[in-house]
Amino acid sequence: MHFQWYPGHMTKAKRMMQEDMKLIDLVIELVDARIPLSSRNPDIDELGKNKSRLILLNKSDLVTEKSNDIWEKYFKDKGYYVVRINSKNGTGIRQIDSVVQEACKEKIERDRRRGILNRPVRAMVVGIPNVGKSTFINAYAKKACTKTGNKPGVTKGKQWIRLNKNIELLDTPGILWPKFDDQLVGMRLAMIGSINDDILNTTELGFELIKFIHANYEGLLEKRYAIKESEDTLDMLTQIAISRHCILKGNEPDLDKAANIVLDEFRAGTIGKITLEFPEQENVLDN
Ligand SMILES: Nc1nc2c(ncn2[C@@H]2O[C@H](COP(=O)(O)OP(=O)(O)OP(=O)(O)O)[C@@H](O)[C@H]2O)c(=O)[nH]1
Ligand SMILES: [Mg+2]
Repeated sequence: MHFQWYPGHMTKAKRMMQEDMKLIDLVIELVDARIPLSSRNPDIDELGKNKSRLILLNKSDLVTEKSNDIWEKYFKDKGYYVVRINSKNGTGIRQIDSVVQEACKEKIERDRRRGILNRPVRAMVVGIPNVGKSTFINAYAKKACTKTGNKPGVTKGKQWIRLNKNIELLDTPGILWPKFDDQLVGMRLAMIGSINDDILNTTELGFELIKFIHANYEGLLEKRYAIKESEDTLDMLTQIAISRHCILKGNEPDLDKAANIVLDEFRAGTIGKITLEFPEQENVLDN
């Protein structure tokens, strides 16, 4: 299986983000809690240098608390501020304001020394496609949501959302493209649904996912599909096809359909709370 991307988009998006960076104090970077590293573009560290940095572990509802603990520690140890959230139902969103104040305390202090009082922190949301940027902005802005409108000269026509007296958010998120040099990264992005399925071999992807879930979360497949788990992935896929009545003419199991069911159900979180990657030194399994 081979994954590719289109560099044309990337260059333009990066240039736009570079411009927007000049306007802000804080980068709010969303990552997917199921693949916190594969869902990052490392360019953001260069683009956002000299800015305060907040990482949001979004879709934290799709993984275990243990997994969130591990990744929160991982990023905190690297000097980022971290909040785990579920943008869909709002869990964790309320914590963000105080963490933003903490993350930007140097700027706030600098302003105060210069006699500038109550200048809001300006923030931009960034992340790869489908990571939840729009959902997050809606959830975060829900209470306050007064668009401040154009402020020519000051903001170069950008729209800002005034969240409260302390924070303003650029209303257009910055899109980062995931990095594809590593095929495993591409595969994880495909599994969570961040790459268009049209360009993928979903049967192979489902096959790899079943293999991973069996190896790392033994028992979940058995529970969900009433199958007998084993090292024989093709056999498990076949059993899933049969138990879900995916049968072709001639009584052949429809493996493609079964693989797609597994992918869909994994993405929806119905197979269980599954993290696809962990920092190397950590033990994945005892959740
Ligand atoms: N389970 C879960 N789903 C979420 C969460 N946040 C967002 N989603 C879902 O993820 C999908 C993508 O969300 P969007 O907000 O459109 O993502 P985006 O980053 O704006 O995507 P682009 O605009 O394509 O770059 C949607 O189906 C959301 O409902 C979350 O915290 N948990
Ligand atoms: Mg969006």
